[in-house]
Amino acid sequence: MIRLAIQKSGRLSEDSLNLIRECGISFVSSTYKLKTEATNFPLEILFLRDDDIPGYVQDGVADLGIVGQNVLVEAGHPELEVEALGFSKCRLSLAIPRGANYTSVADLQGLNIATSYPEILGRYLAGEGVQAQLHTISGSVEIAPSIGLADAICDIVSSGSTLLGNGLREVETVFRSEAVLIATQNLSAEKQEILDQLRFRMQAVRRARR
Ligand code: PRT
Ligand code: ZN
Repeated sequence: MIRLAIQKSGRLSEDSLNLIRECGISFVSSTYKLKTEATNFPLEILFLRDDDIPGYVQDGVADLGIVGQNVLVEAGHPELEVEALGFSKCRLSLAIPRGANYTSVADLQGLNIATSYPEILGRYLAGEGVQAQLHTISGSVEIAPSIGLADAICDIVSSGSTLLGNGLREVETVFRSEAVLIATQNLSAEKQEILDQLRFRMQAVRRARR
């Protein structure tokens, strides 16, 4: 039996469950249950907050997980990725108030930037030779400039309508992300074999969808 952690409720949940079902794996899930066992495959599914998934897999509490690369890399465990899954595509971008002048990333020098991704952003800015003050906040990042908390933000964008609605303009893409399957290192031979079967099925599902 292998243990897979997926997001309990959020943007990854439905696509994660659909992928498992399309792999031909049957299970019963209810809103109140935090774990369930598949009836026709040696799989147990845990339902967790997405932010907790990299840590659980790193510690081996869960063998596998499905999480956004943004959360995985921010948590400092990119090495756990085994398979890109092609859904929940988004980007982590820098944005500034619509009216502000901007010609290049150097214009961010010395600014206050609000973000939930200080690790990824810090590395990006260091690579660009830009020094800025990062303010880590866990949500509603887009509101920060209009309330005077920051000069710029760095947050997840998909359609761009949240930026637009908050008077912000996207100026740089820092990181591109999609959902990925992650696995703990040093799986037992039995679990490795189950993982191989699961990946084989996931790849077949993706080929069939194209
Ligand atoms: O409760 P839990 O901690 O599990 O969930 P969460 O609220 O932290 O995460 P959730 O469900 O919002 O997102 C899960 C994952 O989906 C993220 O880590 C990304 O990998 C991916 N994803 C894809 C997104 C988006 N698209 C997205 N648009 N995550 C967040 N957003 C938010 C973004 O933060 C911004 O506020 O949507 C807004 C922007 O959307 P647009 O379409 O207006 O640009
Ligand atoms: Zn989260």
